[in-house]
Amino acid sequence: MADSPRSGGLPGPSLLHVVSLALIVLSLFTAGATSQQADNQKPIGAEDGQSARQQPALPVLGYVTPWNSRGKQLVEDYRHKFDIVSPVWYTIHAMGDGYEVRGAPPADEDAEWYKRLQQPAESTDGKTLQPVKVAPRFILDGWSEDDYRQFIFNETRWQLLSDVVMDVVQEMGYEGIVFESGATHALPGSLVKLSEALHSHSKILVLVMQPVRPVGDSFDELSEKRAALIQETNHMILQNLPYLAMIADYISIMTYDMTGPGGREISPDVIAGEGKIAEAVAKGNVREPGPNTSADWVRENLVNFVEASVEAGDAKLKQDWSLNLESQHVSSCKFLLGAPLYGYKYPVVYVHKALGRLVEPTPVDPLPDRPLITGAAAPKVRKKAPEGSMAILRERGEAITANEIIDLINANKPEAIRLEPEGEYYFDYEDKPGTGFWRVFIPAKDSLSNVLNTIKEVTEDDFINSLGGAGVALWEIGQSSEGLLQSL
Ligand SMILES: *[C@@H]1O[C@H](CO)[C@@H](O)[C@H](O)[C@H]1NC(C)=O
Ligand SMILES: CC(=O)N[C@H]1CO[C@H](CO)[C@@H](O)[C@@H]1O
Repeated sequence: MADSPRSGGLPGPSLLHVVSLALIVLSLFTAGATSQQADNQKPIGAEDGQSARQQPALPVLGYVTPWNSRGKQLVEDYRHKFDIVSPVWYTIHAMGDGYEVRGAPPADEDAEWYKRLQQPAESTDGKTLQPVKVAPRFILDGWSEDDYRQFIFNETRWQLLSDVVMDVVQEMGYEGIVFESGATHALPGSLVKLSEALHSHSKILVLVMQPVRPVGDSFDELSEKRAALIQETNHMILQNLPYLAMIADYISIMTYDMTGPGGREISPDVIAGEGKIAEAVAKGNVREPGPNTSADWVRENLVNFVEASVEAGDAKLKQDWSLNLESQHVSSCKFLLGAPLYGYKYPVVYVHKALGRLVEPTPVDPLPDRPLITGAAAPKVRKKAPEGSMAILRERGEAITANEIIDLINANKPEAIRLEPEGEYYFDYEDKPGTGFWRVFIPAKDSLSNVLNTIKEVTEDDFINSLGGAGVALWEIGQSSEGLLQSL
C-alpha cells in the first residue's frame, strides 16, 4: 500500500484503500473511453446522457474553451445538466481613450452550436429540453495597474466599457456575460453601468472571483508571514462583496485550483532527519502535490462569501455607491462554486519521512501473465512510492484532461489510490525508465458528488437559502469525461 501524499497527522493508510486498475477504469472512465472510439456517433443512451440531475435545485454553469473543443459536443449531449454555458471567446483591451472587445465564435459551427443551445430541443425519448443560457466569458486582457486605475476612477470609462460589451451581447443575442479580471474585487462601482445595461435588456451578469484560501498553521516566523499575507488577500477578496453581490446575478468562485501547479506546503515535522531536505522543508522550500478540490474548502468558501455579502445593509449600500438598482438582484444572487473537471500531474521524487533523504521507488509485483520480453518492446516494470516515504515536487505540475488520463492509465497500468475524505484518486507513473516519476490526481465522480452534496447541505440552511442558494461552476467541459458529467 502506498503512502498518503497528505501531510502528517492526517489520515493514515487505513483511510486509504487501493483500488484495482480494472475498477478505476470501469467506474471513472468507461464512458469517456468508449466515446473516443465512437467519436462520430451520439453516445447518449437513456440511462446516461439523459439521466436526471443529481441535485436539480443547484444551478450549473459550464465553461467551454476553444482549446478543448470536444466540450461543445459534451454540452449538447448533456444539455439538460446545464443552466448556463459560458464559451471562453472574448477579451477586453484597454486602448488609449477607450476599450476594445476582441474575439468571436471561432467558426461558423461554433455560432450554430450556441444558437442551438438557446433553442428548446427534444431528447431521444421525446422529452422537451429547456433552452440553455449562453453567457460567454469576457476577460480584461493585458491590463496594467494604470489601466485599472484609469478605469476605476473615471465614470466616463465605466460607460465606455459597458457600451463595447453590450454591442457584442446585443449583436450576437447572448443571454448575458461572465466577467473576469485580475481585480474584480476592486471594481464594484465601475461595473455598475455594465450591470444596469445588461439588466435593462434582461441579460445576466456573472462575476468571476478568486477563492479564499485556508490560512494554515503558523509554525514559525516565515509561516506566520505567509499566513498574514493569505489573510490579507482573503480580506481583499471579500471586502467589497456586498456591492458585487448587488450588481451580479451570479458569482462564480474559482474553487477549482485548491492545490494548483505549485503544489502545497509541507509542515516541518513531517520529515525527520537533519539533511538538506529537512532543512529545505523547514524553510518552506519543499512542496508536495495535492488533490484539486476538497468539500471542506468549498464549504469554507461558500460560508465566507455568503457572510461577507450580507455584512452591510441594503439601504446603506445604495447610498454608498449611489446604486440605482433593484434590490431583487441582491436576493437573487447565487454563488457558483467552482469544481474542476481536469486532473493534475506533478513531477515528483520520494523522500523517506523518518530518514529525511531521497529514496528510489520500489517495483510493484509483476503481473502474473507478464511475457518474458526484453528491450524496447518489454512491458514496463511498474514502480510505486516506497514504504514510509512521501512524494515531493521536482517542478511545477500541470493540468491534464480526462482523455490524457485515460491514455496514461492504458499505457502504464498504474495502481490507483483513493484519498479520503476528498474522494479523489491518484496514481504514480514513469514515462521512460530514468526520466523521473509523476503523480497524477484524478477528479472522480465521488469528488464531484462530495462538492455537490456540500453545497446542498450548506444551502439547506434557511439563512443561506434566503440569499438565493448556490450552485456549481465547472471548469471546463472539454477536459471532462462523460462519466463525470453523468454524475452531475
Ligand atoms: C475619463 O476618460 C475619458 C475617456 O477616455 C477621457 O476623455 C477623460 O479625459 C477622462 N477624465 C479624466 C478626469 O481623466
Ligand atoms: C481535506 C482537506 O481539506 N485537505 C487539505 C487540502 O488542502 C488544503 C490546502 O492546500 C488543506 O488546508 C486541507 O487540509
